[in-house]
Amino acid sequence: MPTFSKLIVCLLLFVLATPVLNAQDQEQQTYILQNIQGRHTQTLDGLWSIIVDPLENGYYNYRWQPRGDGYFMDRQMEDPSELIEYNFDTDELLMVPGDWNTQSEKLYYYEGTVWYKTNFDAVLHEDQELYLHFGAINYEAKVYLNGEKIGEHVGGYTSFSINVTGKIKPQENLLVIKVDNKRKREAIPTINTDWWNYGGITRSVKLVYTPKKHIYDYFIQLNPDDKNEIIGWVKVQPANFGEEVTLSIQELGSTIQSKVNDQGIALFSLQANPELWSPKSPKLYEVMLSYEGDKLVDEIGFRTISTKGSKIFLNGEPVFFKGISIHEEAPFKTGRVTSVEEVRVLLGWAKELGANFVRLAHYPHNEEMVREAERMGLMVWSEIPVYWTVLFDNEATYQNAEQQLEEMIARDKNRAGVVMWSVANETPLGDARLEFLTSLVVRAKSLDHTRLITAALEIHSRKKGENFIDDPLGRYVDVIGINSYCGWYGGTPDSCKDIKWESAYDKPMIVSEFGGGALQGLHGKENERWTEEYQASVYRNNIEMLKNIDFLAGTSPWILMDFRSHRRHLKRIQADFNRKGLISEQGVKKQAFHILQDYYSTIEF
Ligand code: GCB
Repeated sequence: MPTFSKLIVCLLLFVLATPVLNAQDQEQQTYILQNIQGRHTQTLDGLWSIIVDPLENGYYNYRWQPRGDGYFMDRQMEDPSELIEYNFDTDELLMVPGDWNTQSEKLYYYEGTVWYKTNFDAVLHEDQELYLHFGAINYEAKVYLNGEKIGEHVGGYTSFSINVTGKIKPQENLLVIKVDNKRKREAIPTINTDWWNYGGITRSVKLVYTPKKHIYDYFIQLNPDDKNEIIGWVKVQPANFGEEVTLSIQELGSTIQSKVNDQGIALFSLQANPELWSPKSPKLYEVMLSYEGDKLVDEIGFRTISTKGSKIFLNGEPVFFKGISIHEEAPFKTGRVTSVEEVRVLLGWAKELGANFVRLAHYPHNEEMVREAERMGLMVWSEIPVYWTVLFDNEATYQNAEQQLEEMIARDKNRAGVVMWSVANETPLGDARLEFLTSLVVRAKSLDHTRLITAALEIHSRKKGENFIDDPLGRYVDVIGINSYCGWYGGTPDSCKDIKWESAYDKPMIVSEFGGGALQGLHGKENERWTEEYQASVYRNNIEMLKNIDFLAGTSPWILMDFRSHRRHLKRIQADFNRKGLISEQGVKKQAFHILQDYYSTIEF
């Protein structure tokens, strides 16, 4: 049992680590607003007008200077003699949310700037604040409201909000967004990835109404050291010292108050004995927060996750992670996921497989994915796109990665289903990389001590013919992820089952990727690439190998469904798809699906 002073130190650490996260970011003017789903919102989803602008003519003049009268002004001709060389209203339309690549044939490979425009009315009362919320825009967004720039955001998979109180009119507001998905060497992710660079306003856009005095962030979880205590903090604004915040969990018969301190934060500690969240019983409680006139309800689960030696413990019980990796790509139609129905199809397949765990690769997925996984009893690994060879010695690259990490944690920190944050995937060894990644690990731990930190690493050494895990990052993470493609990128499938594994660390290891490609419906012999039989044999033999690893804590093979990738050029087989899915993009299961399903059915929890 923790002493009271230890608890207070914990809570203060949480809070001290987070103001940067939650304060209005000066440079970007963006904001982290917790639990958009619990708010009164107005959707701005639907058809938006667009202008495709590869030369960024709407932003720069011919001297490459930013223009004062860019496309964000949406200028209209006032006189028939006037020259204006763009017009949103006669240009094309695109659906928001949605990527542009799968909506328009000519934008299939497009990378660059597209301007988006919509108009909206908004009725705002004097006692309200209004935020503009974006689920995600890939990759850089410049946001203009009524001709004025109100914010910028970098990073294609995290959400952000902008306070627009005082900037809107009751009618015909003009919202223009410059979206640019050009890949850059110094960006996160970097210039090359094995997934499609879907551009656009890929997740929903909403107006979010709150009372003037409101709750804007909170973190409520079970005390990792004491299952009978719920701890947390609530941030409000404006920060009025001494005002009261109430936390109430009716089902537990608990209601407590706490006073706002001089930083606008109310700390909570509540003795309770909640039913714990687990894949077998994904119990969520209705938690109500109130502050002055503001009331916000969330569904929150309570659980602990910890490690000891090579085991992972959920609520103090050892748990084996029966997982599958998933990209945020829509079944049947492909492109980015845009509806909760698509989310349910993907996660439903994971459940059918017998999974209790999903690795949401390689970037933070949309919020519905995380919330639905939690409801369905799937533990979640969530990661940032520090993928392959990013510029580890570039300070701005690090800042970008850290910002994406902070935004990922900020949005999903109240989700009991999320049990692991991952800081990287398959990064090359080196001093700059080690410093970069350990700094991210330290940052993640300072923001959240209720979850495990991991990274997907590779095998760099063989010792006496055995796979030997000795990546120096292994010292700093709680769980070691290893991607290993025996039978696909090296060796024959039947060579895999005899491979032995060793580790320099007494820590749990998840084989975060293994697998091979198959074109659904292509049949042949087990040694013929791209046949379902070959892929099935890769699975059979890798599963035999897994059985020999005594520090194995789980696996999330690559991958649930075929997904688009710019790297996959074999026309009649791949046709721009990575074919390592257990299911085709049209939803048809391949043989390997059933092999993994059989394996999982033999493992109790
Ligand atoms: C990997 C990567 C993943 C790729 C996969 C593949 O190791 O982590 O993003 O898609 O291999 O299919 O090559």
